[in-house]
Amino acid sequence: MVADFRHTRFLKSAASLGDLPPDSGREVAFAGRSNSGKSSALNAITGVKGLARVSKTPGRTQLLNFFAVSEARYLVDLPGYGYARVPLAVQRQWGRLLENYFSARGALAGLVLVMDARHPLTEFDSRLLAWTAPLRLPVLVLLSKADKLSRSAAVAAQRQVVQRLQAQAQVQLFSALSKSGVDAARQVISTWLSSP
Ligand SMILES: Nc1nc2c(ncn2[C@@H]2O[C@H](COP(=O)(O)OP(=O)(O)OP(=O)(O)O)[C@@H](O)[C@H]2O)c(=O)[nH]1
Ligand SMILES: [Mg+2]
Repeated sequence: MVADFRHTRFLKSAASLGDLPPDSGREVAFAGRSNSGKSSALNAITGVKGLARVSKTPGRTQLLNFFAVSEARYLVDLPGYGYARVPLAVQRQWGRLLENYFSARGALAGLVLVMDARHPLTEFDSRLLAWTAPLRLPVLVLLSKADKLSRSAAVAAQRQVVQRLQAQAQVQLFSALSKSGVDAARQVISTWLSSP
């Protein structure tokens, strides 16, 4: 059954791992390059307008933002990476935070990796996939902003990513604007959030 996301509400922001909600439920994390469309994807998938803050200024989401779908079922908007104007030391700190979160978080049931369909698989996307591969965490790649590509270019981008990632991830064309791929993403996330 597809979860009802319409009552999703903001729960809390965490600046460090010590600040996370209890590691007892199930959660799905949204990661990706800064400005790739993570917050927009969260809003489109839940159908709750203005839930996660969308910004024209890359690097806006610097905290782990927790949203409660229902009791102990969370969606987590992770800080974006790879924005060149963020100082290297700060970028390294984000990298450590994300790596520690992925390896330590028992509640983590799946990862949504958002990539701009026009330039997928950046170096940092690959690094993130390398961290998560040993965890056997299911991964859904959303190729975002698909509305900015022609249908044939979008399909070509999807084929390229599928070829690179093989069985490591499901790959879905997505647009928060046209809502394409939204239902498919809901299905996958619902499965991950439902109890075993
Ligand atoms: N055309 C189009 N624009 C989009 C889409 N999704 C996001 N955008 C735009 O891309 C920009 C960044 O979107 P965000 O959702 O804030 O991206 P983010 O990954 O959360 O960014 P950070 O929080 O900075 O890491 C905004 O200007 C959005 O309006 C989409 O599907 N289509
Ligand atoms: Mg964001």
